[in-house]
Amino acid sequence: EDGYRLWLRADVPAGPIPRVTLRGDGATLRLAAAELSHALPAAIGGVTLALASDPQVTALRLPTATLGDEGYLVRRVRLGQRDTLLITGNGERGLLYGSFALLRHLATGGSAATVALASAPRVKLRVLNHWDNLDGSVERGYAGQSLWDWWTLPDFKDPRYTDYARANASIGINGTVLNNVNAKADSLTPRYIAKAAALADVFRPWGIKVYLSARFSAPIELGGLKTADPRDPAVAAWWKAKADEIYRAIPDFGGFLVKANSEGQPGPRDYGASHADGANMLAAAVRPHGGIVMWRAFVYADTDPEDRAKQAYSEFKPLDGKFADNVLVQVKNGAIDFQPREPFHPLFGAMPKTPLLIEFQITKEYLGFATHLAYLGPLFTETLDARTGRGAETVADVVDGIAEQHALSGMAGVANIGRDRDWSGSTFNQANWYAFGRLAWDPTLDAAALAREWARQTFGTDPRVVEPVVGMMMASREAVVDYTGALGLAHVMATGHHYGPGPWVSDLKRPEWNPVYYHRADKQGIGFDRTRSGSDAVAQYAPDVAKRLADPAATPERELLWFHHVAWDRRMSSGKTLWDELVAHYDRGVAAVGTMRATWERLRPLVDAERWGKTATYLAVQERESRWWRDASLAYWMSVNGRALPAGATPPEHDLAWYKAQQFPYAPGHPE
Ligand code: BDP
Repeated sequence: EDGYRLWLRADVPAGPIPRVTLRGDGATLRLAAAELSHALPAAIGGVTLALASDPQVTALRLPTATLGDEGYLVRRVRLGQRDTLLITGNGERGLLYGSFALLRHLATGGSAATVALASAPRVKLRVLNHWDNLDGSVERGYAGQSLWDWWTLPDFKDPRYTDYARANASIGINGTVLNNVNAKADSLTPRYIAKAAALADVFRPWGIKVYLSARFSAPIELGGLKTADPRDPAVAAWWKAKADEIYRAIPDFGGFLVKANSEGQPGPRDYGASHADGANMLAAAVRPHGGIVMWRAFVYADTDPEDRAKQAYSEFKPLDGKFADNVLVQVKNGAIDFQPREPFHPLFGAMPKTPLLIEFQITKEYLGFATHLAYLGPLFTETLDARTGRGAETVADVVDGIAEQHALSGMAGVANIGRDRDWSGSTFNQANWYAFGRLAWDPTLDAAALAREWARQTFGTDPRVVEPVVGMMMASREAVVDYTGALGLAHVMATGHHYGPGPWVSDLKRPEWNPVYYHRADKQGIGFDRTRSGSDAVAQYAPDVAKRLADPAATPERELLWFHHVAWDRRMSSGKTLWDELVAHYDRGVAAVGTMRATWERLRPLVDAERWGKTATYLAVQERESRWWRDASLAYWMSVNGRALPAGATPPEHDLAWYKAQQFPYAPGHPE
């Protein structure tokens, strides 16, 4: 039980195997039939896989019109002369997803007798972003080396590639970007295109398309051109020829993901052209082949003294309506960078003419890598459920693009997958991959329901395990927020590796790289004033939201210090001062990890030894490190505000100098 099987643990059932009838043929259909025949219990009776266009199915007049290409319907019907459980849909992928949905239904305790399922994805592009480098390292990856063995590709197709595709298909993921957004031009050379093509061949029958991150300056580096200016016809011609070359090798290549003019990456701004100019030039290159471009809005310029949280909006909002119709703008969930908590990004709700693809980080760069337990379901849904202030619209509504009738919509997750036997570095991290996929299919799903669904498939349906596990998961992300810095604090981590505390850091080259830039703590108070008296970032939200956030009393306390600089003595809703409240949050975070540990300890007899043991060890590490975060942070805040701890609070174990001296030059996942 090393976790390799992920949530797909249904065993080959004992006794007679139900008859699976496959009407039609096709690689994807055969995979669906194989999934069913090795995991279905006999109680289900006969199962038939048939497309909705099959005359026998058409005759049943089932409501298949709304299922699109990927949706499915599972029903007991009389087909021909037989009673059967029918899995149908308009396309082969729908039948594959329907098969996995049926297996999920059964593995989570659903009844075989009354099964009736129907679902179609609300989001079209459900994509993993691998930040995998060609040398096998993974930027911000904490589950070992890259899954892609670029060296032995294209010849050797590691069976893991198939297992990877199968796991993704089981949760509805239909695309994968193979290489890091901090891209090397080499990934666009013939040698690497052939390697990507080999992966695409493995993934194709599982309904998964391959995409590549494109380095914007590739025409210079590979093509010998003098410029990468998107308005230069020679540059456009180079990309067009490159796209043609890729599509010769990968006929269903998905398209490009681009990080441009961000953290040192080249881009159209280098030539005075806009992000739309750059995106549209690439979009024209892939358009004849049906490809798309995912253009990231994660930009912050080193020349701009503006609040970093405002920059993406400032640059992209004016471009609404200027992007080609095969471009999506890819926007992180929050305006800074995957912090344990961020308010939703103001671009959601500000670019109605552009499909916005939301980007979450599944890998936990700022939430304790693979060691700390933090279930991200609540982080994802907190953003998706947020109201943008445009009518009743939520971020999920913007992402699915249904109201705007966008032809494209998408959700991207920065993958937490590597060569570790358990794929994600820990059993509980698998839940984040799982929840991401399920939410990409339907962003209105509930985080607790998804936790339960995952726990049942991962640990079995015994409620004595499932309910405590769900309880741990649902409390876990808030615990991380509490012990790393609650009430809207952000970006208070140590430099480079981003693992431990570093709220004191103030000496980095660019002001907005420093934690002190974000928390602005001084003797009187703490927090970033983003109202009109400060950076006025609140004005980037729709009027109703902006109005609420401009008023500290109307701002949710969990986001208070993100939007306001307030006095340490400020009265909070609990009746405590802000300072006392902050201390209480640190203590609550540490205590919550202790509770998770105690819960897990009680589950020892009910969980297999290997998965139980690794989790138990990691929880012990997390408890120790939650104290480190708390103590280091409090030591620093006290050095700034000169205050004593509230009565009864435990003083930090070491002095501030000790915490500042901790160094982790070989922490995993860090590029330099
Ligand atoms: C930050 C990471 C950095 C990434 C960057 C990005 O620290 O490694 O390159 O995001 O999203 O979170 O491009």
